[in-house]
Amino acid sequence: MFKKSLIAVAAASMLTLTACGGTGSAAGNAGSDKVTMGFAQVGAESGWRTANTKSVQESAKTAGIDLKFSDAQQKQENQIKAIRSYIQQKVSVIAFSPVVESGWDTVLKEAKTAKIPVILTDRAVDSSDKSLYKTFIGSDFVEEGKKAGDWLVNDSKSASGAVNIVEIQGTTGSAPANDRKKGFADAIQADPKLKIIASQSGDFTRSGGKQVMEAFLKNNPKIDVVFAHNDDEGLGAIEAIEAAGKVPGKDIKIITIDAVKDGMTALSNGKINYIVECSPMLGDQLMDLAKKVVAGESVPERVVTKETTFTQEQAKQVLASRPY
Ligand code: GYE
Repeated sequence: MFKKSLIAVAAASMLTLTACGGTGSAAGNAGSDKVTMGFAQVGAESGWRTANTKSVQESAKTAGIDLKFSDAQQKQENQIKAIRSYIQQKVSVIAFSPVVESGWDTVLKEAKTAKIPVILTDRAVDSSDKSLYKTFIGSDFVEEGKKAGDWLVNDSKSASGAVNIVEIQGTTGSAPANDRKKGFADAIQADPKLKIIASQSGDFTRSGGKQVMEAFLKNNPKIDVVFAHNDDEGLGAIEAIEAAGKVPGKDIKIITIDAVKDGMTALSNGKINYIVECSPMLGDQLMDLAKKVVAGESVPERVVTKETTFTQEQAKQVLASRPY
């Protein structure tokens, strides 16, 4: 895999849980009506993730919620450790963005037994027992993949002959990688000219996207389109395409998902052709849901984020005012 994973393994063993403004008392929440949230974040793999972390931390502060935050460095075992630690600390609510979809039932049952409600943030789990969490707030990733595919179907209308697509997937087994892949594949079925000739994970990182694209370029003489599951991977692919002496956005078209600042800048500069927005600004809604859940109020079981799409022209118009 990537060299980075060695560093991640080393760093994972030093995983720390930081308390932001909390009392840190072993008595946890007892005797206080302040809401304490344990938040187990995926990592810091992308511009999206950085913006999401900032949103969660700022919204907790504004909402007066005592936030305990941990970074799992894209490792499920670290997230499970963090969740167990939050259970031990008797936080009032646990929120987390599951790095992959499977393998959560045991730890979620432990939280349920301890009567600590869980909110899924950004990514889903595949547990069939829906009572293991209270709600799931985040995007519709299948829809995002579909929007990316619909754009390509329309853009390729006048193309003669096969349109060769390479796909740079997100983290293997993660909800956004599974769902974006599916949504895109479904949409491009509308035109038999559109063919995915290679598909591999870039782990949602810029370096991963670059490495995967380098290999794709080496092995495939004719690549017309890159579909990257996030902006960072697309930005890495741009580096590889330029290093190979080709022009991103022209010789090879690029479609990505997220619409973070760096992605939108590349879209405005013509290096990316289309971006499907995925909003990381989940903090305010998450804190609202957390307060309700802790107060025993009912909440919708699914809260879907509102999102749009951007062409190059649209990106130029909004770039200056993008908040992240
Ligand atoms: O698209 C990607 C990040 O789960 C929606 O994770 C999120 C994805 C996002 O690393 O940039």
